[in-house]
Amino acid sequence: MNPKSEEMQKRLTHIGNLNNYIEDLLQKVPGNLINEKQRKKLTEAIMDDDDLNNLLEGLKNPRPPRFVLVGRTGVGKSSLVNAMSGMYLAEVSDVEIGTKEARKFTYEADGQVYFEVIDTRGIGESETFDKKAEDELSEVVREFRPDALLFLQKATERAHIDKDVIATKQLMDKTGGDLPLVAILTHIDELNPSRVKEPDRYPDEKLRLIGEKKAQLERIFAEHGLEATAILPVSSYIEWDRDPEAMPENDRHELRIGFDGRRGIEELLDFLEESLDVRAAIHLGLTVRLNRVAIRISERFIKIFSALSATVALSPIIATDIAVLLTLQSILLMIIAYLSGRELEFRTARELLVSLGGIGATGFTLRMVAQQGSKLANLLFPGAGSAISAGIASGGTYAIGKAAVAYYLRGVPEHELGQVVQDARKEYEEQQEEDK
Ligand SMILES: Nc1nc2c(ncn2[C@@H]2O[C@H](COP(=O)(O)OP(=O)(O)O)[C@@H](O)[C@H]2O)c(=O)[nH]1
Ligand SMILES: [Mg+2]
Repeated sequence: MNPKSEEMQKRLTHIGNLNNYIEDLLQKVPGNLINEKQRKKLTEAIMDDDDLNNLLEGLKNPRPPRFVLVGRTGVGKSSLVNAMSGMYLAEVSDVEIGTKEARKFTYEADGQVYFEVIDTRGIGESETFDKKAEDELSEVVREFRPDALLFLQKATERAHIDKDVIATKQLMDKTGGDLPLVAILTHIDELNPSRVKEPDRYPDEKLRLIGEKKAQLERIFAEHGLEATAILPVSSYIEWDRDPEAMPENDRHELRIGFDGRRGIEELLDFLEESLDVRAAIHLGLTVRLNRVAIRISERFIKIFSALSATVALSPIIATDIAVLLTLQSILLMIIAYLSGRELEFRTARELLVSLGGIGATGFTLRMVAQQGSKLANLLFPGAGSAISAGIASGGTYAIGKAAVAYYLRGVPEHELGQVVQDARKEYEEQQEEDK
């Protein structure tokens, strides 16, 4: 394994183990920092959170997303799937599925299944696609229980599309329900000027053409009473570091991206992650965007811990509460670091908190407590300035969570964390205002 996939493997293991890790963590918090009642409350708050449970459930039982791909040969179906995963995937054929209008297979690399698809081979392409074939295909698609139907059309072409749209409309009517239909305009890099492949350098003319093509596709859909959940223009253009054709099929997953001309793929993945069943969304995230999954889970923890911080500080805060707050924040930090593939000692987490406190996340009082450790834990803080309101406590936890996500998961350098904390505090306050 190369170092990168080793790193990924470690993170994957960490994310999969999260449940155990948290249980462990809560057991290990020193008894002089939180009492048993608080420990129990913390455990319950984490375990009873529905959204979090959903995420964790998805982590335990991820399954590859299932897509129905509609689009003619050459439209870019295989390339799109490679573009989504950032890898050169092998098409592994499945068993016969009882219709010649479609083929079912998986996209794999190194034994790992990324996607399951039914490729309709362009229903519009077939000469024999009659009523009976249509019924057969619908049946097969229904049984497949797809997460989404992806309709692909080349941005550079207008021919034959009506026939595909009509066939798709019928397929959607028969199998539809609330199946998301994503219309994808492929090959947008080939719109003029087609020599410009760098995704961040598309000139206005190219962007204008993309908009035009999008509107055009929207019109055709509307004419046929077909409604796309989204229309997304993409370029799947990738130059690999070696020539795939010159390699044995089984080794092609080792190809790395040489030139990356992908555009619109992140948006497509965002959209899919939002609309797929959580287990499929997690699988997609785990295989292609590990960081996204980690960030999503972190965001959930930030919410839980901010809310908990507020309850800690409901009454004018005393030193023991500050110790609890600090513990909460340390645990949050440790969880987010863990999701990034690292492991922090409780002490390290606290030291980190202190440095973040120094840039205004938690305020002076917390920093002092951190420095003094539990020595102060049983003392009432003197003076009015020591009473931390629920809002400040909760906002501080929120800001610390955001800073941790920025540092561990988004790669923001340490010297910029001060700004992250400030922004997070502002964001928190705005949210509070909105909630009022
Ligand atoms: N420039 C460019 N070429 C693409 C794009 N998508 C696919 N291709 C190329 O178009 C050809 C057909 O793509 P393929 O994925 O095999 O189409 P499929 O038959 O629908 O699976 C291949 O040569 C791809 O490299 C794209 O977005 N931009
Ligand atoms: Mg193909």
